[in-house]
Amino acid sequence: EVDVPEDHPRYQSLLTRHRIEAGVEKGITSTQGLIAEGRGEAFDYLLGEETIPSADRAARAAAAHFLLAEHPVISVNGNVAALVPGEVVELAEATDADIEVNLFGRTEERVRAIAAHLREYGASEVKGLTADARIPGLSHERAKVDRDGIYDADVVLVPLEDGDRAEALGEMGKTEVVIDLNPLSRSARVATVPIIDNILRALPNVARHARDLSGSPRETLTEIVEGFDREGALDAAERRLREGATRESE
Ligand code: PTJ
Repeated sequence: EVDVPEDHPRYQSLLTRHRIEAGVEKGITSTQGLIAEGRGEAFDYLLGEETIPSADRAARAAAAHFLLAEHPVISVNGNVAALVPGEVVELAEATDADIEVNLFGRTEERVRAIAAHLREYGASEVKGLTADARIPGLSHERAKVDRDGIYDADVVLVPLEDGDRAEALGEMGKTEVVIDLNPLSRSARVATVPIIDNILRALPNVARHARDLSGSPRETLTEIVEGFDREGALDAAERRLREGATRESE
């Protein structure tokens, strides 16, 4: 898809940037998304660009939540669609979840473009176009959701989410799984399960855990969910970032 030499030390990050750029060109990613990508890269650099053990435990807890859920929904924005469209479809299939486009900077055009993009990657149904319900407490455009999608969901995966919306969804009583590289971000702080990891690694990892856990008795899944330590996961990620900063300055 792009001419980046695989032995380049920053291969993964260059590939990611290219996907985001292509997303902007295709009309699925916002220009704000470029800024979000830069911020994410800085955190990933300090994390060591790897899934830390606490993030893997979070991914497993997220998978258990999805398998226990009555109506799980994966929320997709312009960055998620550009970076991991195939993985979104895979996770939806592994957990019988809905996919809904939900944008911070909503335009009907971009919602449609993202839905079409996801269908190219095999999604059978993509929600977010009906927009016949509202998340209470948010301004008009940002509050729009589908009544039979996010509005009705008991468990939502909101990757790279803005803090206000993460908070408002939490107030609706939903179980929120957040994927965000910044453990200090408000969305990570309010999440039931914060996965502090790059979405490129986190999403396939949640899907892998879901496949691994599928068929497990509900008691096993409940034990995983209840045994997850969200404060511990946030602290571990923050420690890792601080160590990364120290490492780099030595
Ligand atoms: O497509 P839209 O209109 O819905 O807009 C999407 C963005 C992401 C632009 C919008 O939600 C936004 O502005 O988000 P923020 O406030 O920039 O927050 C994005 C968060 O995602 C930041 O905390 C970043 O560190 C984090 N992030 C960026 N890239 C990644 C990431 N986390 C995980 N994996 C990444 N690849």
